[in-house]
Amino acid sequence: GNFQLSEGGEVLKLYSVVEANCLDYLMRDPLRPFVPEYHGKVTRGEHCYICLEDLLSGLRKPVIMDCKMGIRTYQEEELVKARTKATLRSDMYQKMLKIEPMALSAEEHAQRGVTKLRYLQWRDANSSTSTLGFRIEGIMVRAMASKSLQNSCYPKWPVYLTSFIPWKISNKAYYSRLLALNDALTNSPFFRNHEVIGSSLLFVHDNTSKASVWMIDFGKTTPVPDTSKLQHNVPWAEGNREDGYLIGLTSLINSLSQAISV
Ligand code: 4IP
Ligand code: MN
Repeated sequence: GNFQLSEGGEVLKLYSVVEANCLDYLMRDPLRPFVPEYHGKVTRGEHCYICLEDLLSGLRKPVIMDCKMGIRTYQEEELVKARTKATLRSDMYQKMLKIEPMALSAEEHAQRGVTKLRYLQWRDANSSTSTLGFRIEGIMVRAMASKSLQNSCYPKWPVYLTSFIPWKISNKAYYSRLLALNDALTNSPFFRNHEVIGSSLLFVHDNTSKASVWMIDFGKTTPVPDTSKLQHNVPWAEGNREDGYLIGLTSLINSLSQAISV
């Protein structure tokens, strides 16, 4: 896949210049404590990698939840691509066909393909992304048995969220971590001038009640022009680059506080 473990116990992720630029910046930003430690670019054989702290090291039987943040998960350039050179994706058509054939138009059936934009918009609309500003992409209970929550499971997200967090203690740890993250985001130059798309919050706890939340995946997080500042909590309109990241964070904080009634 896209990941490897290095000799030193770090995680190697296939190199992306967009993500590397973000991580460079984040290591000098108030968000640093919420991001895996970045050790730079390394080469192994023919491939380049981003070298990151292993967020699971030292944890006993970790339980992981990946929440993809924001009110949309595609970049604005996806709109342009769909308008200008609309490449049809048969893989994405097949996924939609399997899950919700009724959503496909007669034309899409005839073409046996949809644009990436169409697919990603369908995903966002059929998940809590468009309404709550985040969606649970996956929960992993044992290191091996990965349970993908994609597809039909989205309406059940509150059940997943509460069943993911079995112990009051980790719940409180999560809650205060998210509040601290919210503070750091408010003071972050990185956050003010980056459109954060497709990035996740990774929730990790183990059977010793250690619990933390990390910001990961910056492959589609890009700077906005100097003249603009993003608010992250207002609706998106094409051209404003708003991602709704804080809408999602607020939803998560509210859901957690209900679950533990703090
Ligand atoms: C995936 O859809 C995700 O949206 C990926 O985004 C996206 O990768 C894939 O596009 C798309 O097929 P499913 O999760 O429904 O399978 P992310 O990496 O943020 O999870 P990119 O990053 O390329 O947009 P393709 O074009 O890589 O298939
Ligand atoms: Mn991801």
